[in-house]
Amino acid sequence: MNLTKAVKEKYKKPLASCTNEEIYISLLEQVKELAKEKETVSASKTTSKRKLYYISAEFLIGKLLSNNLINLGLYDEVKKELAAAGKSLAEIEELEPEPSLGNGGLGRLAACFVDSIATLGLNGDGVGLNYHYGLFKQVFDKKHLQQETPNPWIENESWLTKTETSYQVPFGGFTVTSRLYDLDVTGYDNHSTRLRLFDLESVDESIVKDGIDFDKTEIEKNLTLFLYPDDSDDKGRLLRVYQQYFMVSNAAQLILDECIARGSNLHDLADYAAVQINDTHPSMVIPELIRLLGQHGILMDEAISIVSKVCAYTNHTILAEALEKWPIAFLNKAVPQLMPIIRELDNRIRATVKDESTYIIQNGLVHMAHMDIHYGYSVNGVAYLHTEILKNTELNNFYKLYPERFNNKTNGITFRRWLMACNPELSALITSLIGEGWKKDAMELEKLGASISDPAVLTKLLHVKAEKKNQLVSYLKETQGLELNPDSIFDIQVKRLHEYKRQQMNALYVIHKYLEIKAGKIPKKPITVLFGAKAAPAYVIAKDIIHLILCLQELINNDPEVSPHLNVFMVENYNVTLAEKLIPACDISEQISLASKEASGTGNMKFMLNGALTLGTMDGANVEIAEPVGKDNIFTFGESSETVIARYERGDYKSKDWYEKDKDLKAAVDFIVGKEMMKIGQKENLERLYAELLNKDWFMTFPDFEDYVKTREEAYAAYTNRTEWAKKMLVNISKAGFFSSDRTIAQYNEEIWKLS
Ligand code: CJB
Repeated sequence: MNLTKAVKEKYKKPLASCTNEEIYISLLEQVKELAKEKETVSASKTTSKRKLYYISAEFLIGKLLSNNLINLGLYDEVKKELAAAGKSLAEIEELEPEPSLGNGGLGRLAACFVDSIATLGLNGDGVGLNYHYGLFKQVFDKKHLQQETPNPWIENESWLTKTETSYQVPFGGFTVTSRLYDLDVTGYDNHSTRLRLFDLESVDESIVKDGIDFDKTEIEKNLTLFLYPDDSDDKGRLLRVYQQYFMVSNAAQLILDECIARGSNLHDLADYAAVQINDTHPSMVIPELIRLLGQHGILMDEAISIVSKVCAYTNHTILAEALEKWPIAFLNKAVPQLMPIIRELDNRIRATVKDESTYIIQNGLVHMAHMDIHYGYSVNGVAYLHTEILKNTELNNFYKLYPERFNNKTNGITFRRWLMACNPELSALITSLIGEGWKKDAMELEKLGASISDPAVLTKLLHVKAEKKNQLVSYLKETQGLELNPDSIFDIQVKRLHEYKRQQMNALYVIHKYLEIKAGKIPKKPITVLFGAKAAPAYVIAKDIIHLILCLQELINNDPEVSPHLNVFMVENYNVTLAEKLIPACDISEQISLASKEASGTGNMKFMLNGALTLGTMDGANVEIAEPVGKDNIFTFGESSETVIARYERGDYKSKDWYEKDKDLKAAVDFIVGKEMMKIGQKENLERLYAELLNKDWFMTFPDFEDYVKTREEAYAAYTNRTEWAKKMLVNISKAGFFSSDRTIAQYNEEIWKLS
């Protein structure tokens, strides 16, 4: 790429005289052009007849400029060219709005997967929706409460390319028109693929008023405005059904069109297409494909058999409330054409399967996951423990029917974004020690083990961490006005806000530490506790937990007795961009979900790769981190998943008993409604959270509290021995190779998709 020449042609002036905006736009054009070229090359090289369609309601892709430059091998060159003209690539990157097309781990996983599909040169695309305002932008108000505002990200010049493709999508009583936008995804080195995002032609941004409120019944205007609009009422839930059908009807029409164009007669569709159903949001693709095949003259028996060879389902959670069940009445209203097909699918199961708990329609509800399992050819969990729990407990009835369908695919992350792009300093150190090979074969990170006793390497590693902490301090000061102490332990919990992830337990620890410092027990090393999380707009307790943390931030950081030793911050609007700054700067990674509840987690992998040590429960992929790093290089605590599952089964958990038994815990819980907090916070929110913990504590923070405090203290003590700590960091980095999404995707391909 020759940027100097490009801007000369476009703006008729030298690079040095261009504004950052002008350079950004020029870079965007150049990179889009190059990605297109690569895609043409990839397409001509791809030999696989079978093509994967990864359908997902979320693709949390993050900013694309630097990632694309890295994947195209142009990052250093462009950076130098800009620097020679007195320009900073980092400043230019700041101008790029982050596409807000996802919520959390599931969406980020889909984005990592598309990157790996491109990198491995597989014949596959991601298919989803083009939400104009994304999830929402989080703002903290003066009362320390979360507010939601729209998060517009689509600009005149963006990564999206409008295509000629458009479909009619029929709903009960009316039909809408879609438009396909493509977004090129560059893989590392030589391939590229596409994210195919469908939008509504008649979408109308002007109906959004007052925060993120809009008329949920105006389907013809609102379908692609927001991801997961507030679903606390029936109107919101019904809108989700409309959205999901809009997504899968477009996807199904695209799949059939493409396969026909590539030579399929549709009877052989399974030779041409594999569909991965990412959680239950795209489940209606099963009846929709059957319906469309019917329109092409294929009879029901055969259509069902074809679709069952095409569709595979990934389960991402065992939380019952996340396994979608839609009232028949909703489907009858929104998509009446699907209901007879769903009934037929259900009847066939009723005719052959005795176990009623597996039926698709039960008590007026359509169980989407049940349809996926009966009519898909593969069901996978996303970490070893999660898949075992699915097989043995949650989906045991299905496992007994179809043991051969169940398989595990432990999640992964792309090392291009989560190491090379966000931590070039650590990448350079790694390369200086073991060469470039790890960039293509992540397992080569194991070679770092040879440096474990080299004091010079350990010193350099600590220097990189210190540099990343300093960078984070400047960034948060500039962008959010936060004042962090770079010479403190950075203890970080960033992820969606959910009670099972237990940010509230972390907050209770903070209160405990505050009380200890007040009582004169000063920590050896100052501690900075960082949180980042968005709460779903209708999730009341989650928002109360944010309120608690923001009140603690106000109280603790302004207390001259405590703040030299302990600080608490909740970053505003946590997103991929912030994750890329926070993760490389982290010392201790909080992965403290209640054992059995976190399907996998992927933040845990990103932190490990960047040399943070995990403080975590034996849950999700933490289990698979603990095994290779060994017990000296991770801090685990808490009850086992077996104990937790057994307690749920007995149904005899009483949080008050634990509260009465443990005086530190009692003091911390009582503090929530004590006079200090009441001065700062909102009585209603604090009292509700207090009552929730005392009377319910559904995710069992109290039984784990004592062990959590003890283990956290052990981690802080270990931190003070810098050489030993650096060794632990190095072990974690060297064992992270397994968590590359290239490995995960290679396994999906070998065992599920079977693209050549
Ligand atoms: N997950 O982000 C979501 N959203 C859901 O609705 C259900 C699950 C998360 O998916 C990740 C990717 O598999 C997992 O790592 C994480 O544990 C899970 O909560």
